[in-house]
Amino acid sequence: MSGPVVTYRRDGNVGVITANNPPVNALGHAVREGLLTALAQAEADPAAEAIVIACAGRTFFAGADITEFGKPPKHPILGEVLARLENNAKPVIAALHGTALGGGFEVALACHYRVAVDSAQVGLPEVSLGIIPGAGGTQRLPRLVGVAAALDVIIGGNRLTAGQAMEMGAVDAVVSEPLVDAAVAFAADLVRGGKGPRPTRDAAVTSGADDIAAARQQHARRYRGFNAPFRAIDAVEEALSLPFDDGLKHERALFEACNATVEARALQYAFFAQRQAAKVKDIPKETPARPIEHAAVIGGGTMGRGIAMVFADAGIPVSLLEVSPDARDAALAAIGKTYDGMVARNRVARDVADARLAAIAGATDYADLAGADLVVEAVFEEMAVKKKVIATLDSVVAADAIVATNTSYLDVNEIAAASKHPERVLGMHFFSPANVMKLLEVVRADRTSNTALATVMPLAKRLGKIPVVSGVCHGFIGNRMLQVYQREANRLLQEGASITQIDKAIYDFGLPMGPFAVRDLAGIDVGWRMRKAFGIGRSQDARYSRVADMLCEQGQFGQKSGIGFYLYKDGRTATGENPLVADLAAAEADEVGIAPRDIADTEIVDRCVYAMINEGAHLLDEGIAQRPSDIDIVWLNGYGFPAYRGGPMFYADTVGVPAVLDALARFQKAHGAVWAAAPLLERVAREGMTLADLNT
Ligand code: T1G
Repeated sequence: MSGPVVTYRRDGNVGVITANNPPVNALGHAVREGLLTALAQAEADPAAEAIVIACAGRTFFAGADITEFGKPPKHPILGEVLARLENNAKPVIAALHGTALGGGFEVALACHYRVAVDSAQVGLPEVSLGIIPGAGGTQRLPRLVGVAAALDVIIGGNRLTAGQAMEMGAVDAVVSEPLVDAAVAFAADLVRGGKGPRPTRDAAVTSGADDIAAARQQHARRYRGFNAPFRAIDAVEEALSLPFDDGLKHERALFEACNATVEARALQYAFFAQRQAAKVKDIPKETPARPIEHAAVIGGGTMGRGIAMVFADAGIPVSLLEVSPDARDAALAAIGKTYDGMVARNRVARDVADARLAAIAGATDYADLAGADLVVEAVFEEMAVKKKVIATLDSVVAADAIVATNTSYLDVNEIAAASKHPERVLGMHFFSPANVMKLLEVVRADRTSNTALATVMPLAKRLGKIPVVSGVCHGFIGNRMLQVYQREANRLLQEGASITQIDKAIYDFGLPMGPFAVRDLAGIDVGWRMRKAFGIGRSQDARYSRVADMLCEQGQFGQKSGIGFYLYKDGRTATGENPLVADLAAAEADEVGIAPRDIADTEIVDRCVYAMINEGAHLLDEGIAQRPSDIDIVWLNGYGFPAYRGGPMFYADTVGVPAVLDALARFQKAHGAVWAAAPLLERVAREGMTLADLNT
């Protein structure tokens, strides 16, 4: 990077300090040093009667440099820089644009005044990294906006727009571009008006004891199993009673304790893993992407409706094709109802919802899709039906238009072969509800072109999705691992554990629901139909459990039928186990020759999670997944794996791959060849590596 990281100049009677550390002006060591040097220049400049702090590029400081975490702190630490700002004899004004987050917002809070352009946002997202604001955010923000609003930013992770921050008292003026000129003018006015420094530390904290208790209660469910959010509440609580400097010290101690936790390692790992997953190893960076101005979705069922909304929400006009005017109108009406619900819940403004709905054009004629740059088929999960759609598109859209299948597990190579242009075909496996779930598995078929991938990966980010590339196999990355996880849950049921015990053990490990409750929610019949279509049963697996199939044969599909593994009232509240399940499991145990036994919760967790880890290693060995961290991003964002554990592969490193291998050996001895360790795990252990070492 060229040029100094921080520069000083004077504009009239105002000193201007500008940082330039692309891409996001992270507050790395060089920036912190540069700020102190530039501050010394501004303080020594007699003609500078006020000081503006600004950043070049796309954003004000976006926080501490996360790549420095986990290493010994290098002085000056950020707190030293902020003290220099706050205790300055000259008024210091922060000029905010982009996303002033974490330490970036803390820099602004340590300044005496803050001005921002309308598009600027501020926030303290540290708890999403397993830490707490460590440079005064928990002490200064409550002094400016009050405890309740501060907790909402710090614990809720909510960003404030410039306007909101101004309403709350965290920003003094929303100004027009050019920002630095406006900040200099603001500073000159202060000087003209005889206004000097206004240290945030001197502001009083209005009482907030009730807010503290309310925050603890409000966030208990969302942050079940987490540490940092509750330590952040502790730090804010200290602001109510401790002198400022003591509050700062306590905050720093809590920050350092949080940063030493597995939770912090896991969340900071996931931050970079998510960005790494968007990079496809063997595709040259300069591969051109195809512009996507108009999309189309074929099939207006649940998935098709959600996918159409994804494009409309991203501002991309989309056609939604159905087989008849009635089906088309029903799909559009359902989408309209979904938007109405979002408006009613204040999730989106009415005019925005209307604009999004207007961006979805219903269609019943393939010819209406002719101008689409990308088409997603979301028709019935049946190979012949999908191949027919793909073949038809050859005579409808341009030869270089991207064609994506939303299949959950069908062979994308076979689907692509139905087109004369297989190079343009790939999978875009959305997770239901498609307009809500962030994960998008991008399935790379054997003949998928680099251009198709180079187009869809950045498009995913534009759609607000988190893309992970998968090769072609049954179930891709997520569902393939889900199958072995459910296999073990079924076997544990055969061996004497109840569905309640199994679900609770997995819930206590940190997943939002156990395997049986999840299947009731999704519909047990989904897997049942897939297994029937693929002829999966006892012929492949002597321990295959028929419990789910037998429930389905009686129409007991789960929540949607009021009975599945559990009994339900009002279609969603479980009132107890379906008594048939234990009977079927006991009968099955006899059939397969299993003697029921008491099973510890730790065995339940190890069997379900280690099966996933082993399958993930197989996926890496087979080249289906690019990296262990890609697998973790799938499970963190598609299946609710507890974020404070980093994902199944990160968790394997936490346990230690040798220990996982020992458990696999025990399970193989007791339960057979399905537990044979993946060669990759054995290689990692043999070479004294970790799975993280493979995340190149
Ligand atoms: N440190 C290091 N690198 C960072 C970074 C950071 N804080 N933020 C982003 N990057 C990299 C990122 O890895 C990517 O790299 C590139 O910048 C573009 O990011 C003291 C201790 C600012 C909203 O949590 O939320 O301050 O992949 O793809 O979508 O109390 O980045 O190109 O090589 O995400 O436009 C608090 C984290 C830190 C903000 C921009 N701050 N960053 O989003 O780009 S803790 C944060 C973001 C802290 C204080 C504590 C987003 C963004 P590469 P990107 P984007």
